Amino acid sequence: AQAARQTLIAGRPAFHAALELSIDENGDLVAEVAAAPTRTIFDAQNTETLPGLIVRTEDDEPVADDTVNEAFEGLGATFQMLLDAFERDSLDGAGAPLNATVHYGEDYDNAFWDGSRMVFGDGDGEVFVGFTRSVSVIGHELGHGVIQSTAGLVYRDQSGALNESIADVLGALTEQHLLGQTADQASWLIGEGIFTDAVQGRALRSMLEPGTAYDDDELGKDPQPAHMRDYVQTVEDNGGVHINSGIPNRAFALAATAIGGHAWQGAGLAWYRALTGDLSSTADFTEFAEKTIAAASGIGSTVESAVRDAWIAVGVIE
Ligand code: ASN
Ligand code: ZN
Repeated sequence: AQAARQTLIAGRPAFHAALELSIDENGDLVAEVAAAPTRTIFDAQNTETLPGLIVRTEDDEPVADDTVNEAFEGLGATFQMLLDAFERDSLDGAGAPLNATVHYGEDYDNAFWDGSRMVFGDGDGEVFVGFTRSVSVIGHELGHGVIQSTAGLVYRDQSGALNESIADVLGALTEQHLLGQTADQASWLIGEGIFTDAVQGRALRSMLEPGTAYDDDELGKDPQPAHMRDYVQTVEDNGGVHINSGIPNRAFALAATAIGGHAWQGAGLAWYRALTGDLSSTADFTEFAEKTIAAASGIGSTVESAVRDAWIAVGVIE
């Protein structure tokens, strides 16, 4: 049946839907209307003016610039993960178009979500190659869009670190879903392949082993804690949102690997339901832990105990 599956894109100007035809186990033809992405990639041409010129839209063929195509494919991978794993139609759950700008700024060493679109720098070529190379980075940035339209976690202190961590979870799930990986097969790295060879490091962050992603002469050592006892009190980075996210990141990776199988079906579903339930915008780690455990109990007792054990292992609950 899978081999017989065909997807017909019925395109309309501002709305894309796909008619999916498949053969079920009885040999009957099944027709379903599935959501489909509406992607637009813009080129800032190394300026900081947004959004830039349109260089590829949903119905276009790949273009000569690989950065554009990587962004386009990464947006598609994120869209498909959200739809397949959580039946979520785009970032807002209502088919919002997906927009991204590439070649932002000169030697720009970051990628970010600006509240309505993804923006990618090219990297300076010394520390970073382009930011479109990593699907987990693309899923992370779009993840900020999902969080913004759901719990709206305030971007400072623990709620900010949860915002960062859930963006990493969505980034990792996007990559695992694209590659068809189980939790055991996954790298649990965010931003693999975006450092140049000159950097002594594997990625920006490791969800399973926070604090071990890089140890470089120039960059220093990965500062992420893996346990509440090492929580970093700082006024920088909105209270260390990219640092303390290591703690809930490790809880997720521990739960997912303990459960096994595809992470989006067990731990991922619990995290998603907690995010889209009655989570406060100022939730701390403890509130989020309790809500993921409650969500997990609706999935099954194995998932529930794995999620509880994971939060205990990182010192968030007792
Ligand atoms: N890449 C970073 C992030 O998405 C950008 C930032 O710190 N605003 O968190
Ligand atoms: Zn982020």
